[in-house]
Amino acid sequence: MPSTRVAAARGSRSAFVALPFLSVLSVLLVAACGRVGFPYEDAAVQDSTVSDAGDTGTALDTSPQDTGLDTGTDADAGCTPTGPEVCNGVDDDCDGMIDEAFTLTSDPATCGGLGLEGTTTIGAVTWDRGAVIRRAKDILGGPVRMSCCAALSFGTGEPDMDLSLSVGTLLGVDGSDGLGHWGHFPDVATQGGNMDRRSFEVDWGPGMTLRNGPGDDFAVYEMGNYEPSAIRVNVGGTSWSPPRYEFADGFAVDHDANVTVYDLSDFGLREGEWVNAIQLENIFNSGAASGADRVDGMEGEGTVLHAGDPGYDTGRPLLDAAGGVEFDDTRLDTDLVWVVGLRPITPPGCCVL
Ligand SMILES: [Ca+2]
Ligand SMILES: [Ca+2]
Ligand SMILES: [Ca+2]
Ligand SMILES: [Ca+2]
Repeated sequence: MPSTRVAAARGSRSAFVALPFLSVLSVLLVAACGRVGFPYEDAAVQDSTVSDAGDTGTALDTSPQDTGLDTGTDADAGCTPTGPEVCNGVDDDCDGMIDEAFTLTSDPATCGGLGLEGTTTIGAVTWDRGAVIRRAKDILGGPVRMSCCAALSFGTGEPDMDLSLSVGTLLGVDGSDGLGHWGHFPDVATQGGNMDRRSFEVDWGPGMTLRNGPGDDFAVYEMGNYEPSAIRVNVGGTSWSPPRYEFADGFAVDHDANVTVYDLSDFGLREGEWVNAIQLENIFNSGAASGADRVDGMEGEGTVLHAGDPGYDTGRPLLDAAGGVEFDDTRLDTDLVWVVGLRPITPPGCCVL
């Protein structure tokens, strides 16, 4: 197969790298105010055009009235409600309390989350092994081929990795060989790819969630030549996002694996909202009888549009890289080996910043 590896890995984007700093910040916040926000300044009814009586400066009220006194020059400018309270270190509902009703901790295990197990770096992306997915299942199309998919580059000599959590093994490939395995989409010649939608669903087990934090939130590893998948996330345990395709962000030569990192904000979540499952679906090229999958982004990545979807007619070609080409028939058999969170995995009521 032709190789279009992305050789230049961008720098480590793991949220775990920032954990020590965020943990210290969190402790300071709790210590300073118990996550109770400073009173918003206000002595009169909110308005949006002039300073209220008691405002000593020129700033306008921009937030709901509260019971605190206006004593400064910023008159409520500190808080504008953005929605229900979520775990994000911010007073989203402007009630003067930050992340109220959440269990606050720096350790996910203390509130029922998956424990931290130590970090691994592959392809310049670092994540905690406690944040690797725990389950995978076929949800569309036939089962993964059992005769293939041994990921030799994740085998003995990798004591840190729990190879039973590789995607193929979780899908049912026999793991008794002690190797990691990938979950395999069909190629055109052998399995009817480009005609049949195939999809895997992965998660971290019952009740476990991945929160949208600052920057990238999860990573997907795919073996060898970069081959595509469309990603959906289950938002709040209630609705699936539209599918999204992104270019690979790096290539780990030592593991023969591409890495693509995803920011849940790109799926429409605000920071603090969470997902509890991810679906990975195959891509059709222009040889497909029903027409090629397209994207809404000018560069060739973005929200995936299937033939007949709203906006399909103005969609752009889905490319293998910026300035690249369409995935040809030999590059539709995607080899998914790891899906990992880049921050702690917790129940939705747990707040680990
Ligand atoms: Ca609040
Ligand atoms: Ca909050
Ligand atoms: Ca994010
Ligand atoms: Ca591949």
